[in-house]
Amino acid sequence: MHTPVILYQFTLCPFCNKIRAALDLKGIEYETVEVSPRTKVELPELPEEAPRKVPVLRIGTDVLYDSTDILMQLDAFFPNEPQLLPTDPKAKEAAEEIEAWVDEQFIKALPTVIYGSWSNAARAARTIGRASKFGFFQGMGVKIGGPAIMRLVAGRILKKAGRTDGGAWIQECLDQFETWLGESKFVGGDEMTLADVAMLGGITCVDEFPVYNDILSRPKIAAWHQRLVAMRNQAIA
Ligand SMILES: N[C@@H](CCC(=O)N[C@@H](CS)C(=O)NCC(=O)O)C(=O)O
Repeated sequence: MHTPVILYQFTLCPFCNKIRAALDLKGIEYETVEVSPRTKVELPELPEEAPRKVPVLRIGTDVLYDSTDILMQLDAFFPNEPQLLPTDPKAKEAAEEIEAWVDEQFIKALPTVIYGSWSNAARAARTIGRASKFGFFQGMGVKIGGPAIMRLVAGRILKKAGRTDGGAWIQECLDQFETWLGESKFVGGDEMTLADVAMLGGITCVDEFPVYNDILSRPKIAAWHQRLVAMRNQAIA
């Protein structure tokens, strides 16, 4: 019998998308529970020090939280290939650095473009409204109030990062990622690592938005993405 695996998530949360990418690539079967953003009542009991945030991953009776920590522990729970953490200490350190960069730069920059215009903010609100399982009225609330709040969030992130142009920030991130990729199959070399998983999660999260096409219009990134998607499709087949 399988150990039950449950991912507590918000559909549009990039950190949750990182975990879905990892579970899919490792071919692990799991259920998702959509968490209500305001009350988060669906979350299981968490360790005292854990923030009430998603993603939370329950594996049998173990409850893991924080997307980076979850990625770092998955190989221990599921030793099958692909390994997310390289065994070579130098390669491991490099993969962890890039994984942290994905959270700090790429994932932070994404909302500034997906919420950065009224039409995109409305599109995001529609997606959230549709994905929400909390009924029509709550969905409508997101649709009406959502875009304004999202615009505020986008502005705040840019200000905090000392930037004015979200689009330019994303392009810088993509330049950096391409430099790291070089001529390799994956960002850490010939083997996939948690750094690839994190970036794939971030990208998948925006697949309904125009920025997705911008990202995949870069041939090197598109080829890397295709490799991972093929691996994922094979793993979940
Ligand atoms: N560092 C955490 C960040 C998680 C996070 O910020 N999750 C957001 C959703 S994208 C959340 O749960 N926010 C709810 C809240 O802060 O109340 C991780 O990587 O898991």
